[in-house]
Amino acid sequence: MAFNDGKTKDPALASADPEIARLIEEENRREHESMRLIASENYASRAVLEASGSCLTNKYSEGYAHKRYYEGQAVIDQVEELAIARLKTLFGAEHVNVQPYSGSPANLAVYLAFCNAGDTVMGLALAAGGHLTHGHTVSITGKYFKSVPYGVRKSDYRIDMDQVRALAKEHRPKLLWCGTTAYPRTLDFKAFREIADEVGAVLAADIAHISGLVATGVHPSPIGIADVVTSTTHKTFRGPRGGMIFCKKEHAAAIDKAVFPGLQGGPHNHTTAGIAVAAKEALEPSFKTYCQEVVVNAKALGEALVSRGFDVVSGGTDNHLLLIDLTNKGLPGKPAAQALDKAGIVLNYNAVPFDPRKPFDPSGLRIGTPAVTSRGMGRPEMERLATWMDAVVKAPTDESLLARIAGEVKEACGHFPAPGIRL
Ligand code: DSN
Repeated sequence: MAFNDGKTKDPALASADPEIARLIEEENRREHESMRLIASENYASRAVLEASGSCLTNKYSEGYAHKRYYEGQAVIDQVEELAIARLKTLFGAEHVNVQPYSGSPANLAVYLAFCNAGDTVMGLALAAGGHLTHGHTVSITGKYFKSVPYGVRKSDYRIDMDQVRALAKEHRPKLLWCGTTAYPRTLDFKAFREIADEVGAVLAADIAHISGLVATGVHPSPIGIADVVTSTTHKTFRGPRGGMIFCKKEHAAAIDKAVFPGLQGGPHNHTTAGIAVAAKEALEPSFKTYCQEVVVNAKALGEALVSRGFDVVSGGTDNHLLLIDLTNKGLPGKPAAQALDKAGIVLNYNAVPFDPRKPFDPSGLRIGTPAVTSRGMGRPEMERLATWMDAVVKAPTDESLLARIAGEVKEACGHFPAPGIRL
């Protein structure tokens, strides 16, 4: 039988380890039958999954192309060079490193390349939509560096650039982060650049959530504006789970040295191949259309929720995600997310800016459209999602309602096969 074609369980896995084969089958079914609204998730294509599950996982290759510490790199060098060349074309970057294991290690490489322990760094506060690795207290980046967080304005929930400038002038950070995980609005990279220049800071943009949108011009690009740009490869970019760093030529040696040998050993070559495949897919015109649709769907879902009385933070979205404050619905985010999960609508509870509740039991929900858009869903499905969400939030303990909606969700999902998923 041919290598797993996705139509059947891989026969090798099924006979060697039926328990894991069964669990993968179950996850396939769950991903097929539910509405995937976690803003950081997507469906990698079958081609990406195949490259990621290939024999390239067997090879060690510490170093970079043509400068490795192990022999037998004839193929690996080509894979890595292909991934880099495609990403350079796609993003217009001078230098790319595709070896970070994921987004957090990519961000740590930026600290290692530009900072010493104890230096001051600035990033968007986690509570305002920033990432742990932008200096949050529980992260190594908040423990080993002096972290000065900035936030959003209370009036419109946009990043407060006046506050960024004032804090930067007061604290003179070595590193200024511009990046988000739960922020629905466009980032003004040029405004960050001006502030970084005023205080002599290195400007780092973390585009993990929006890299697909950036690659296709659906969101402005920080490449050529920020000194260094980090990203994951599996969110809107729709590749395998991995990381990548873009930088100006002048920083290439520092970044490469920070990734290897600074932080990591051998790169995950199977992942590099998956990234190369995703980059090839992203160079197709259809990927730009997909990214545009992601944003159209997020706006449509936001409007449909607003018309049902939901408090959409900042009034809407410019990108792939929405943040909902459920305070006016009298239900915290966590029980709402749990009830929605039972109804087949999978998302995550999330803090909203100025949230009086704790992060583990916050007031809000984060909703993203990258995965449902990959299935080809559009405005009618966004309307249905809003109707279902409204019903669940009104009666989160009504088990028969949740079961009925789960059935309707499953039926609807059956019309939209998910890329990479075949039962
Ligand atoms: N865990 C990612 C997210 O969900 O946004 C960020 O690292």
